[in-house]
Amino acid sequence: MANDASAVSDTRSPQSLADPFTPAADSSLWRKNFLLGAATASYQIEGAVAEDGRLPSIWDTFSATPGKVLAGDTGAVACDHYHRWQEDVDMLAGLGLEGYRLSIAWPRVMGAAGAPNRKGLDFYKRLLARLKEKGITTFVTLYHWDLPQHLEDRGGWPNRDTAYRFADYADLISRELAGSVDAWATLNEPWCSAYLGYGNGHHAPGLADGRFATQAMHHLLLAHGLAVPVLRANDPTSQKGIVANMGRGTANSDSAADQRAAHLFEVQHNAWILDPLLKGAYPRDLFELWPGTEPLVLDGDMQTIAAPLDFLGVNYYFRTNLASDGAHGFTEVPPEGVERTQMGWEVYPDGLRDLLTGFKKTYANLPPIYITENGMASDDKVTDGHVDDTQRIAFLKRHLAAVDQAIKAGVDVRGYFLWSLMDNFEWAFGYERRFGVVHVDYATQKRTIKRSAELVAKFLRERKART
Ligand code: IFM
Repeated sequence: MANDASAVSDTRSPQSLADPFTPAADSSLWRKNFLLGAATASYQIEGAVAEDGRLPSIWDTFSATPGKVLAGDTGAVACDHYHRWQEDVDMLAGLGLEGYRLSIAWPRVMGAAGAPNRKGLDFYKRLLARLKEKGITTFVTLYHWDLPQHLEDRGGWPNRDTAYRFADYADLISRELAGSVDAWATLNEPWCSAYLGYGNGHHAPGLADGRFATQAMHHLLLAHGLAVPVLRANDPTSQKGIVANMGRGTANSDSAADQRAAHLFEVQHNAWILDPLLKGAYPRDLFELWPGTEPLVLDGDMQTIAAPLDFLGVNYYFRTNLASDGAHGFTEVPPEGVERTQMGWEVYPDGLRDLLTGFKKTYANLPPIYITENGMASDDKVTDGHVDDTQRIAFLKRHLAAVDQAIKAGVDVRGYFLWSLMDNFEWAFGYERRFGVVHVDYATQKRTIKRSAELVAKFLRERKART
């Protein structure tokens, strides 16, 4: 496996090796304290789903259900990271990446009655120790969608009790891993857990009921709020935050109705999460639009959810263009003739800048931001030992330029994580969609560093060499 980007032997034409990535000379990306890393998630890369006492998760059940995941793929083996973690860390370090965002598989580390699973915990202890040895800053997400199945069997996230079980898990894991994590994120993308998992059934556990989705959302946020003080008590020196997918809604025309449609879309995707976290209240127009979908909120919940944060993780991929539906809601109007990725998502870097500058205006107490995911899927192939992912290279350069613009406009963005370190299990799309900056051949588990990763590595070497 080629794990040192500087040592990759290259037989391609000088033309294809011209550097289309390096940020502009005045870019904030050149600042040495701007953290540049890569991200993954447990179910998407680990495999070993029945090893060393790991319990089943909702994704094991969902992906084993015919028709739920493209080609019947499951995370049973994935990138076999559970066994190949040492070479994967060496690969990260060989690329010079400074940060690594990973997630812990809850069903791997905690038994159904709440007892620690030593073998599962040891895996993460060894992994984090090696990352520390390599000088890599670690962002650890507690929940990236792999809920233990036994909790789903008791009602999952629509059941309030799951929030308390999450706080117990946060307590266990932060006592065990205290001192070895630089930043904890409680949840990854609660909107997706709630709406894709319980609202439309595209993700595990595959339920489709709007009321379940809103109640799940409230309990996810409550779980976050309950966990933050626990993490603070057990591991006082690390940063604590949350990671959310943020949706950019643009209006299809200047009409007031279309402008309102775009506004409502952003309320439903962004304010739904940021208002409770940063203002301690749900946005009013959310439930005005969808009356009767309000979750049950108990006294004190909103104060719990608004626990102060050290950072906000923003995941950004694309925009949604919207028009009024002629009634009270909105409808999507996909623009024509625009560049799209393998997911069909529009490439729209301005959306990232506009979201960031918008959040700064809206929230006086906006914490420092890390872009915890950004990247794109492409149908990458290995040719003569190389992967020339030209679309991704341009994508990354343009999105990093958008981040720079936001920083110059006064937004405190402190880092950026590529999604993803390597190709992996892309949920309902299985292994077909390749988001990695490293290619994975799933038949052999061979990792091949793509051209995008080589260029990021080159930039990091140049930045390091500057005095
Ligand atoms: O792969 C996912 C990740 O798990 C969560 N954010 C979006 C990515 C791409 O769909």
